[in-house]
Amino acid sequence: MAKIRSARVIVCSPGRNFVTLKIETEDGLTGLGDATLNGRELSVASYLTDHVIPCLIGRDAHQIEDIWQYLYRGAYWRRGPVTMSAIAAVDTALWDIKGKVAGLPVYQLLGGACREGVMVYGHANGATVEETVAEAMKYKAEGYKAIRLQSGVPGLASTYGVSKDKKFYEPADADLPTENVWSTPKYMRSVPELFAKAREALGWDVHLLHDVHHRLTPIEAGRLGKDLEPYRPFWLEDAVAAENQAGFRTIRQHTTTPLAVGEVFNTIWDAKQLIEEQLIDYIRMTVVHGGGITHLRRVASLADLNHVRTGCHGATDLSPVCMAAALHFDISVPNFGVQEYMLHTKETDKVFPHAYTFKDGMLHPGEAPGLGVEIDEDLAAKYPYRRAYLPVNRLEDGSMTNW
Ligand code: KDG
Ligand code: MG
Repeated sequence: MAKIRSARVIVCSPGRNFVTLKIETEDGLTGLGDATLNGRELSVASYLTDHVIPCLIGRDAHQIEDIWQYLYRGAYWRRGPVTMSAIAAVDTALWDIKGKVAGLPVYQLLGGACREGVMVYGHANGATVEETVAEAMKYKAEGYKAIRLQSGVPGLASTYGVSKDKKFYEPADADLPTENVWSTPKYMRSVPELFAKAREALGWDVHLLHDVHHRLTPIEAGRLGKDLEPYRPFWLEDAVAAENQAGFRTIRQHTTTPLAVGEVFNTIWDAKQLIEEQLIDYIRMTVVHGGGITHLRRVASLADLNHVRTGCHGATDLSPVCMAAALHFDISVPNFGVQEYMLHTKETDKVFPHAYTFKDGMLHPGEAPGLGVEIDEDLAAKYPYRRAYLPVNRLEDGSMTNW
């Protein structure tokens, strides 16, 4: 028995906002969970403080599954990103505590390592195709085996994935949403050129990825997938907003380009049809928005039965606590595919000292007991919360569309 004595939420902003749950047992052991939901951070903080923490005090921290069920089934109002990020934070912190009690890194509790390291993809981006390809060459020189390509689109002032500061992309860039303008025809013309030039410069021994960020219809996505086939992309991500899972049947009928989806999903139900009908190749859910390590393992098991591999979301709005948890999951899950990796700022790395390391295009979670990540609370207090929104997107005629 490891009785939970207290739990509290720490909100800080070392370059961007993070919400962290810290659970403490009566023996003085602590566990951390990431609860960050970009642009809606305080809602999760309140959900935890007002509704979840009071129910945790006095429970046995070892009963991870029972606590997960209690918070999910017991809430009556199930699912949704706020609820599931809060449950994920509790679940992650409890795995951290269990690892510390056992004196083992969490991946050992999940069945041990299935591979030597976790292949990650870096983010090459630029205002033009030439600039993006030059950035991709740098990632290749640093040893990356997989690189995502996002380039500015001629005729559009801005687009998703293209950053002013190449390494630290933070789309939540203003205290009210920035308005972007989108044109599908302009975009559809520019991506095949980007991939053609990238293959010319980088060759065929590196995986190339691309994120559409929910902007196409199924038939448009089928066309883009087909146009990219000659360049053998590793995946085309979030080609279509996926509330309508059956929509992916149309994409599948038209292209053999592998499809990835799911960074905004929060339970297995969001992905059930996509996985069971084998409409996708990679499931993008990660620990913080996917109900924690416990729920993500359930998703991965369903995926494994259906030839779907994992490809956890890993943008900078997922804190080092989530990254550490994802790496323990990645290294131990049989149907791992790839892990997204976007560098955090130096300030963030200092607030969250961690055991995971990068070498030869792979991350390793390290051997520290638990997750191998801590929070320097004094330093965190020096970076108070700042309101920040993700952008919104309009078509050229002013209609709202997906960002
Ligand atoms: O908060 C939103 C970001 O995490 C998202 O825009 C990043 O799409 C993304 C990705 O693939 O990293
Ligand atoms: Mg994405």
